[in-house]
Amino acid sequence: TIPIAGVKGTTTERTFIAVKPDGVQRGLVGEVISRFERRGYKLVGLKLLVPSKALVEQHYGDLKGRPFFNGLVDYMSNGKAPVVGMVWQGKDVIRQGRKLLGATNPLDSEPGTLRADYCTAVGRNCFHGSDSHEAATTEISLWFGEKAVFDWKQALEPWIASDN
Ligand code: IDP
Ligand code: MG
Repeated sequence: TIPIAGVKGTTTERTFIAVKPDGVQRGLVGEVISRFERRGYKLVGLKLLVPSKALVEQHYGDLKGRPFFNGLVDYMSNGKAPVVGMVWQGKDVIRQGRKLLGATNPLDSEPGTLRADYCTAVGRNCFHGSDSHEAATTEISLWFGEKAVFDWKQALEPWIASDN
């Protein structure tokens, strides 16, 4: 069996993508799924949940101490809307996923990216994506766990993922 975030640089690479509560409120779940699907990526994990404060604090552990940290944790976990978590698999999906989302601050995001197309505030940037293979490993373990990720054979894979 492969590692939980797949093997970096191969077609089994995996990333954790989430639609945050503002994105769910704004009806952007389908849009995110659509953009990753049409790129040719494979959905191998999907769940809707209100994360606990503890989960969000762990997820954003590297931001602890920042002035916006408490507000960020509250907005993610207060239950006014759920989070939709996804695991996507495919070649270079971690870096490409970040590109599909766009820069953290939507005012710096390139047009055509999700954040530029739908957001104007860094505190309401609607989406999350793992920023490295190490982060993907931590985040998929935290939000899903080994048993909640379901690999399946994508019939189109030879048409999408071949280099020759
Ligand atoms: P990322 O989501 O693009 O990886 P990070 O720097 O890891 O960006 O920050 C995580 C999240 O924290 C951002 O997506 C955003 O929701 C929030 N955040 C980051 N910087 C700020 C800020 O200056 N004000 C408010 N929220 C922020
Ligand atoms: Mg980050």
